[in-house]
Amino acid sequence: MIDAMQLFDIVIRGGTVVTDRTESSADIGITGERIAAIGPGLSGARVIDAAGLLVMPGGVDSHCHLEQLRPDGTADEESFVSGSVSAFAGGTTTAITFSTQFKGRPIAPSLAEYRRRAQTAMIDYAFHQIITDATDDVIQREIPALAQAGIMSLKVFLTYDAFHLDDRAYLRTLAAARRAGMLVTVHCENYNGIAWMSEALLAAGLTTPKYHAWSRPVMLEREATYRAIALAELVDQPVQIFHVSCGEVAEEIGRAQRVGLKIWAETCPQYLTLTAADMDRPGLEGAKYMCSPSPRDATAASGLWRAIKDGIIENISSDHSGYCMQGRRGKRSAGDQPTFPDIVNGVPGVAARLPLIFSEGVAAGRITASDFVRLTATHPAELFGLHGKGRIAPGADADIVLWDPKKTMTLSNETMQHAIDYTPYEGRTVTGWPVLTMRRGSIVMENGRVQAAAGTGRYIPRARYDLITPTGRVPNGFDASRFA
Ligand code: DUC
Ligand code: ZN
Ligand code: ZN
Repeated sequence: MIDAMQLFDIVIRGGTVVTDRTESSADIGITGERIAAIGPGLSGARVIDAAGLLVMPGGVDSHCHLEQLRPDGTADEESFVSGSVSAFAGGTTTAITFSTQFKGRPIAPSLAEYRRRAQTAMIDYAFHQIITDATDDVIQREIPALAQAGIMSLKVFLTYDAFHLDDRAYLRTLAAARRAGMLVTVHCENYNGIAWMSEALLAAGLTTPKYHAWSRPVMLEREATYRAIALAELVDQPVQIFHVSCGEVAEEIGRAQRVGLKIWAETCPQYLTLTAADMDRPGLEGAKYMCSPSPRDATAASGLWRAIKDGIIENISSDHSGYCMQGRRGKRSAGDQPTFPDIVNGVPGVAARLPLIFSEGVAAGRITASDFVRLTATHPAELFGLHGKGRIAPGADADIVLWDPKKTMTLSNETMQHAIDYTPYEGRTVTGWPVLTMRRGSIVMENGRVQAAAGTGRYIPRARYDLITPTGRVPNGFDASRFA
């Protein structure tokens, strides 16, 4: 029951409230950091007029690289502060970022340094821990310690010299995650296939960014996805497949889901809007579009939209990985004429994510506004155990974006408000734009102006949760994860 006399701190009045299931006209009453009431005729000390706007949960970006540490102790160019500004500009209020383990080193020191840096964030945040070296100490002591610290997800790579796990190490990591009650996220590409193709391309003199796509065709992603799932089935460990690039890979995932395995999938705007042809530009221009897996083609993008519609892919993250084009720390860190394997992989997109998906999805008639909310906020919050996030509901954190569904905007590097010197979406016009972002009851962006103090973001510790408990089905009834 709503008390008609109650005065809320803030009332968002007269908008269309969109949840992952419904759209309705209602006011939202906010007290302190939380949503206190949803209903008609609410009164507030401060009233925000939302007539003509959609009122949606702030975006939850469950795959976002900020200030990621490098082995030499320096960090990637997008800091927690600049990344927070960019996130707020694009309507996102929560992100999961990445703590990295380096091969030959323990997890704890780099995690401690990463936590120290994250204290400057303005977004609310959690961590995935990247595992690159599955030593006995990591498996037996450090992974359980992560769960104690509220880090309930691991990322593993099946490719890259510096990161990749072989099948045995992947299995050991899956088993450790199962014992600790964690979710494992997987970068699926075949390491040896890419190495072999890259060697052949370089030997043939095919060295420019265009050949990045040739070095890692779809079957290498499909094979690794199949293998990642089969080994997860062996251990009975739930996983999310990261950055699915095309319908063929989604089909592997759909097959696993249909037989009842706990396998989830994520894609990103770059796979829905960019193609391999974008990398075929003069000089280093094509490097602006290089990420892994590679963007594919229009057929791949329509396969992804079908997989989204069919519920196979339930999460759209940014995989924001900011590397500048100028200077010596980003895409040119190997010089002005690098060969494609020496160009760092990743594209920035934390601000572009929601506008691109709203425009290509909702405005283009492919998905509903509720689908948009589910894909970009509610599901990632639920899957990763981010309690209180991704929902418009009484008791939830007042993380809210007011969205003008009619406003058109031409994306530019300025509108991204990040620390990176380009956007792969320069000049692209979108329909639908965030006009106000609120994080836990504070307005942090209004009409493009971001205002938030460094350090006001909050770490979100996570506890065990039901969604990711294993199925209990193991081959021959023998739970190998209890022994290895
Ligand atoms: N994988 C990611 O998830 N992010 C950036 C680069 C990569 O290969
Ligand atoms: Zn990855
Ligand atoms: Zn990533």
